[in-house]
Amino acid sequence: MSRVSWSEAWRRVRNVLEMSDLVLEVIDSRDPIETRNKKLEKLLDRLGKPLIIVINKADLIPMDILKEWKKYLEREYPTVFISAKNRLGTRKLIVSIKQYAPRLPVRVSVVGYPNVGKSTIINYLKGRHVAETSPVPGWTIGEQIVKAKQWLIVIDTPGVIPPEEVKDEALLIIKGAIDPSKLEDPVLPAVKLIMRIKSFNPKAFMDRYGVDSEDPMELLELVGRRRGLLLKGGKVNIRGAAIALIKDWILGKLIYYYKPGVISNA
Ligand SMILES: Nc1nc2c(ncn2[C@@H]2O[C@H](COP(=O)(O)OP(=O)(O)OP(=O)(O)O)[C@@H](O)[C@H]2O)c(=O)[nH]1
Ligand SMILES: [Mg+2]
Repeated sequence: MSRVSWSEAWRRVRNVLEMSDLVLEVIDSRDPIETRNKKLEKLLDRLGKPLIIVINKADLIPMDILKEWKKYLEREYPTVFISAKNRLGTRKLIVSIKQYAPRLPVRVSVVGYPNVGKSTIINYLKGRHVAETSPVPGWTIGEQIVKAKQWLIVIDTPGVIPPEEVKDEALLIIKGAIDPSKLEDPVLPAVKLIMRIKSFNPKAFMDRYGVDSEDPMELLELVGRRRGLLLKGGKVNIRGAAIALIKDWILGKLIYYYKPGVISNA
């Protein structure tokens, strides 16, 4: 679904990083490992730019798990967890920006995969709606520079797109690279996503839909029926069910989490 090539997108991210004094890397609390971008972190280290990791969507997972992630990630970078949507922990974010800013006024860029909440964070920092947000991954297209406070300039960026090596459709969805309504075949990606969600949270589907099955295709069928997604003749619209399920992940309505150390990332 990318509108620009990976190398072009990466070049643009690099340009933004170069003109920043401090960088916020936003990740999704539900899957910190897969929404973290080590390539980006390595580049920042090389450029000598300070980085704060912002675990966003903290409203979706338990506090004790958030605290474990903070402790774990802080071995490498200062880390805060926030819910930009519910405005929780956001004051801590401002304190951290001031603490790690090499100078004031400071230029802070907000980077990360699509849909992690970068634009929502910018809006919070500004105190009003200046950056468009959307549950459609890849919403922000160009960079946007916003004077959030007298001492704070923030740069909103389009999400970084995953490298071509990432082929697993479940991981592509989690990294915000897939807009399900544009997929020719959303069923296989939905099946892969179901398997990943189930592996971490066996209750996710019962909690969300009130139905469950060990067989992902059967689960899609049950979800479709539950949602009234039927074709003429009463058969379930499996494609529609697959899109709905992927959208629910994107909207934060399907939830899983895991503790640090459970999976690794090269
Ligand atoms: N539950 C929850 N949802 C959030 C939070 N912050 C943002 N969202 C939602 O996540 C979706 C994406 O938010 P955006 O701010 O548009 O994300 P983005 O990173 O700018 O996305 P792109 O512009 O596509 O790269 C929206 O539906 C937001 O409402 C949060 O703290 N909690
Ligand atoms: Mg955005």
